[in-house]
Amino acid sequence: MKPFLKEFIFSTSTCSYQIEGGRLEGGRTHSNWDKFTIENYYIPLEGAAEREINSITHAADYYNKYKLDATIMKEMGVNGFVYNLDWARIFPDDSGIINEAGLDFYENAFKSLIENGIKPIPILYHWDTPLWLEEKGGTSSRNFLEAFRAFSRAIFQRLGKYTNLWFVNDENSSYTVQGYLDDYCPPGKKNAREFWKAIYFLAISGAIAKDEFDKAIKEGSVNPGSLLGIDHDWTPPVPYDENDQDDLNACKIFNEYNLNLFLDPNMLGKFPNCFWDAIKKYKLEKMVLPSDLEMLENNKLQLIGWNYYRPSIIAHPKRLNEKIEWHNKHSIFITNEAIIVYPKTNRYTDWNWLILPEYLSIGAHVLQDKYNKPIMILENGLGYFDKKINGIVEDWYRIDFLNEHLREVQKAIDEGVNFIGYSAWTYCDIFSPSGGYRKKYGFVGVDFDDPNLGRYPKASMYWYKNVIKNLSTFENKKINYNTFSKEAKLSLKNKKNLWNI
Ligand code: BGP
Repeated sequence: MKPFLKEFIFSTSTCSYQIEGGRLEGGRTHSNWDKFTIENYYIPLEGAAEREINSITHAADYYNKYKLDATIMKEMGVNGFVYNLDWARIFPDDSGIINEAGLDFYENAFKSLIENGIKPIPILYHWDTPLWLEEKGGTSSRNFLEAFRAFSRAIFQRLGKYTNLWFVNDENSSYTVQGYLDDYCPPGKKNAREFWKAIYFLAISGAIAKDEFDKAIKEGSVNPGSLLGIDHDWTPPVPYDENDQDDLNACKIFNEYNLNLFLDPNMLGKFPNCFWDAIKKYKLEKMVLPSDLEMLENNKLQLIGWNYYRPSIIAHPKRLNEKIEWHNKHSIFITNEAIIVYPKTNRYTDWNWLILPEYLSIGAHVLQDKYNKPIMILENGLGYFDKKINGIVEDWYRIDFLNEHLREVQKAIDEGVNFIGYSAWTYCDIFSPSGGYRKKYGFVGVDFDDPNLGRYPKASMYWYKNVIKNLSTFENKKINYNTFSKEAKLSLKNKKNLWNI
């Protein structure tokens, strides 16, 4: 395989409510995630791969450590940082008055990144609705549109000159399924009608952001040639039995809901059939305005951010009546015509996430053939119970996982897929919606027991640094994990002050 091109973006991604902290600082007010974590606080037994719902008041304190973090990212050699902006920090109430201190924070954070040779790659919205807006209906209300227009405009006007790569939102799919069907995340509803309304208003808000984006380019706030994309977590369907027509049909149905429903509106400018079927079923015709559909048609987005952790093994519901010993129970999905199953024969993480790297390159061809737009992996990572040994986490399992997936990116590029970048989840250990602070994803460790929230390098940080420097993965050569552990130990010893420990 050919090495990556020099201009390929090697980045890390994260998200404000999971890393930033400072939730009571700088004039911000509560969001739905503050409320959710306070009301559902739960710490499982030590070592249990279960859901930990912990405080995000401080998280990893990026709010106060963004300068240090920018220097650590520089040491990693990354040239991008995908970061979602905290809406409630910028619009703390319903007055429409901007909290300038909120914009100041992001402007300073972006400047720090740029000073360290790192391109800020902002995501406008990542599930964290300001509480004042949630109380006005949030994403399942038309109120969301006007508020989102004001939010987009404020961001583009103040921060547009610091980058040329933007995304509107993160995973409308996970957010709506987990927030409106599954009661797993905020706003904690189990209401199919609200679910379809949220899908609709999120899609229209993507078009509104593009409308504001184009205006900001015209008025000179956003750099000319900048691109605005959407970030989706399509999990390519793998048929449980590739010779069974029912399972194959279930995969098609899965794609109608998990791919077409969340990308067609903002990439093709129109909703797929399953959306209109639902509008009829839930009598939501009055919600749809011709002016909305015109906005959607005229404001398509320009690139796809793809969060690839895993594909989904899909079966026809008939499998539930068969005597099959599954690794884990099947997952809920939007329609009961397809089920996500967990065969024992596959590899899984401690939190039962399927590991199947090859579907990254297989899926990339599907996205390119269907939408023909540039693609950037915006999230890919391994949540794990990292353990510190002699002060260092030797996370060879994370190196292997990421290397297997980066290899698929390289393979897809060799086969002609227009990948412009890869952003690993995540820079440092942060709050995880499904694992709290016990489910670690970071290249850089954070001591959450240390009030100072000190950072320390893991072996994988030096692996990623090596990959970026050489623009290649370890496709043919055996990875020498010790090299990276030694580098991490040395770095920790030499940079005690830098690492704030
Ligand atoms: C994605 C979210 C991220 C991140 C990631 C890992 O769906 O966009 O915010 O949380 O999943 O998920 P988790 O931390 O629950 O393992």
